[in-house]
Amino acid sequence: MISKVLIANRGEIALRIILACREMGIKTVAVHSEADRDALHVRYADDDVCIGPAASRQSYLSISSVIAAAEITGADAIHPGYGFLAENAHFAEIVNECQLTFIGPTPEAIRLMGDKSRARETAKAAGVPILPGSDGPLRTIEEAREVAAQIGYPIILKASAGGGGRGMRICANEADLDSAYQTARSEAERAFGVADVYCEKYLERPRHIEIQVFGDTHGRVVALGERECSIQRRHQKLIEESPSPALTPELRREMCEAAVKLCNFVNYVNAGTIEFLFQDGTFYFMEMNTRIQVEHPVTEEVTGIDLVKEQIRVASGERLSVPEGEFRLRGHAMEFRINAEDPVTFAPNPGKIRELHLPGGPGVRVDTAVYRDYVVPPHYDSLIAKLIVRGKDRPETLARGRRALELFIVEGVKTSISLHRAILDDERFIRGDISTRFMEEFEW
Ligand code: MV4
Repeated sequence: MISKVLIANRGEIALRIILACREMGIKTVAVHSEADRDALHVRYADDDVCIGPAASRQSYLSISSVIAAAEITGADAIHPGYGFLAENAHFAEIVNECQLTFIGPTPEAIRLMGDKSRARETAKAAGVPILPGSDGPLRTIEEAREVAAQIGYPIILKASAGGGGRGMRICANEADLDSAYQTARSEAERAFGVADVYCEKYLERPRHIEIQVFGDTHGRVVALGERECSIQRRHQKLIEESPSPALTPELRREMCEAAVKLCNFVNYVNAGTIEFLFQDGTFYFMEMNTRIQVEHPVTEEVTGIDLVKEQIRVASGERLSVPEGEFRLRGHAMEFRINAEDPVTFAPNPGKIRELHLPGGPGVRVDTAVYRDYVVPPHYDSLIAKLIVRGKDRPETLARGRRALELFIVEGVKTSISLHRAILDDERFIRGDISTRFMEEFEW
């Protein structure tokens, strides 16, 4: 059994993991950079170690520093959270080699799914629907031309090593293919050190719907319903909800079955997310994320399962605590990401939080690690809080979201609160008539 967990992360997710450990009677170790000395995760952990300067590369991304901190403090497990080292297969390997427990999937699963082109081939082999496209990475521009002609334009080129939209190019016709192929490759090479790109039929107005999955070391896999994540800007999600307004119970069952099929095919263990594109009643595998996600609370609120505790249990070799049989989702949940940024330009706006009031009341949860007089450092992600609301149905959830956002006060830094209030007044959003294009078309 795990008795002391080092959290290789910061911010709200570090705190979230500490809370889970507390409830389980597990000791915690915080690691932090020089810029995070006053961070809440440091204060609430049983032990803390400064692992380097503000720059992530020299602190939260420094594998040797994190491992050294675990050894010094006698931690027996490491939770990577999301971002930073969470999907670094090499890190997971080293953690395991050091006789520590990595609270997450195997290095093999991380490596496999980190290669988006191989992930796509694996989904295909598992019998999970994928979009028409190339078999593996494109080897030449001639092959790109052939595949594109066969599947028809528009097409999208994606970096195999990609994520976050980098190394991605949409191509409307054959005349644009040459330059799209070259720029996608050089962008991928620059960003990830691997130039490989693959090709897919491009969907014009898809929804992004993802399935939360969980596997244990006894061979059991469950799908815990979906999260609709179509409200994004520049590949940053803004609002997530469950259930998706677009899914029927039958489609949900089919997507959950597909997700479980893929997990079984690769013997997946711990928390994961299978991302699908959904358009015109059909879903297609897009990628798999091998981590706990920012938006995991949405699933927690509709399933009643504590996903972080479940991660720790599964990493200890215990069976999934989720009961056998068909999964029941109750009510509706929605998450609003609150960033310290200009709500119009989306430029980060770090600085001192001079006033702070967090909403509460029925159906309201706030996951955050900020406090009044806290200084949001400029070195990291601008997420400062997640407001999660739930209700018996979508209308009640929207009403609670509106009410909670009205009572949510942050002064000193600009935040996305006002943007969320505006989205909640949008007729199309209220109807659930959304796609990944929603924010492009949103005016306020
Ligand atoms: C797509 C697509 C349309 N068709 N693939 C964006 C991030 C990367 N993970 C994949 N992305 C997309 N892939 C095909 N075949 C549209 C997007 C996309 C998108 C997807 C989900 C949420 C927001 C998005 C915004 C722009 C593009």
